[in-house]
Amino acid sequence: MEKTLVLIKPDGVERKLIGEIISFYERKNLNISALKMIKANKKAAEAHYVEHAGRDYYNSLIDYITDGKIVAMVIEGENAVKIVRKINGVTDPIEADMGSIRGKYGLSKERNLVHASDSIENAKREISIWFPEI
Ligand code: FUP
Repeated sequence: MEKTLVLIKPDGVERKLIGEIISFYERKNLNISALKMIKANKKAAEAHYVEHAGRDYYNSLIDYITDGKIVAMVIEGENAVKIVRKINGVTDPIEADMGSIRGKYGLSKERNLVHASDSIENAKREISIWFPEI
């Protein structure tokens, strides 16, 4: 079964939206096959966002993701990568569909509650960062 990596970012945890966010995935009949709450270290955050290195928002992105607790999940199901991206909505909550997590609850491009892998290849890479034990 296809796997993807989801992070509930610090704003989602602080705003007490963990249960609400997980429900979006479960109600679509996706399986949560691994889950943990952690405080991300800088090394993991930098590995995760390696494609964004050098962007003007990069340092603040790393500071933000390492600032509070996050929830990391492996989600499984048919077409899990694409479906979870759709459930999350596009990066900017202003543009995101109102039925998506970001459209419904997101506040800004940086504080947009969730991350999900954008390809099967990146899902494998990101799962190995956050779940090296799997
Ligand atoms: P997404 O795949 O929708 O999570 O978005 P991107 O990969 O484009 O961006 C990853 C993260 O970088 C965003 F969630 C937040 C941060 N970002 C900004 O802070 N500002 C931007 O203009 C673009 C991205």
